[in-house]
Amino acid sequence: MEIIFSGIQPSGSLTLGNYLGALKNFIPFQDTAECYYCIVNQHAITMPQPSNLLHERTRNLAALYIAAGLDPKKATIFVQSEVPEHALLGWMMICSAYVGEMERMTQYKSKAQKAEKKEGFIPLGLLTYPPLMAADILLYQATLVPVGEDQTQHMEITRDLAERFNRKYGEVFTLPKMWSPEGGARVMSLQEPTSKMSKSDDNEWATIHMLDTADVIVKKIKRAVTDSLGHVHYDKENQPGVSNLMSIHAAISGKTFEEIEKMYEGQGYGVFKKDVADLVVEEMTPVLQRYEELTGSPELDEILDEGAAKAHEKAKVTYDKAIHAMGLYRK
Ligand code: AQP
Repeated sequence: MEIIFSGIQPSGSLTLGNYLGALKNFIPFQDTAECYYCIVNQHAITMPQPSNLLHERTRNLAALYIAAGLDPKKATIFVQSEVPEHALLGWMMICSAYVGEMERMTQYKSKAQKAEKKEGFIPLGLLTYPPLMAADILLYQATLVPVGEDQTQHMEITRDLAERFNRKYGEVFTLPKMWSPEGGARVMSLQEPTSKMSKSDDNEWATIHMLDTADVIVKKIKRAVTDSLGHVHYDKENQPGVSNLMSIHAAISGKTFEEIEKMYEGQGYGVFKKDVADLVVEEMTPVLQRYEELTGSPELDEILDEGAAKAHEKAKVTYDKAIHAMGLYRK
């Protein structure tokens, strides 16, 4: 049986990118695999977070996991900081990693640049993000990790770190494979369609949030940057805006790009954008309804308490093996 691990940071309000690239794809695995879905709040603090917001977003993200269709009876849902083995193995992974390979990570380079501009400094946690991510995955001996395409480099480094550890200290970790969806692997900004849609983007028009109202979603898609060519055609280089909207359409409708091109032949962008907006609204409305029922409920805490206990049980087994292999124990 496959073992699945994945997580999302409570670093802002979840985007359509997080949903199509990750969360939506978590759901089917819970029927066939052993699944661990984590709210990675220790990753979120690699960038400064207001503490009240971080606390609130952690709970909200858990509610969103469940509202989107994760079933706590089938999957283990938990908060990263409530399972101490993540930080403990994370440190061991940091000590197995090299500064040079961390500095080569494109996410580090782009986030470091943003942090320096915004905060005037680069948090060290940004550099050590990948070894912590490796620890998250390796603790559960995950075989498959459903993530968006932007995580490719981090998945490669996870495998490298696991291999390096196994070679040096003996076979402890399973080497995980990455799994990405075809259509929603990378949802781009609506205003700058050559950059990834991100929850920390300051431009509100660039990002569709999962909790946006129908009205707002329609307005944002109407304003999405396209081009002057006027035909719905998939060409990421020359029509990045239209291609992005086509990817969103395809990820929700299940249609191929050729089918979408045919549907809008000779129609310009108005009808196409309206249909994309309708699809997104239709997909998000039931999620939003379930989310509102769940957020203040005590049921959420019970689910997360149980999830943390189950995750801890599994994580401890791997952690014990790892410290014994490394000699990091006394008795
Ligand atoms: N635009 C995207 N398209 C497809 N997948 C995406 N993911 C994120 N953005 C897109 C996927 O969502 C999962 C969780 O991401 P994360 O929260 O751990 O961090 P991130 O990739 O850094 O996401 P953001 O939205 O860009 O967050 P901030 O702004 O805080 O850095 C991952 O599987 C990711 O691939």
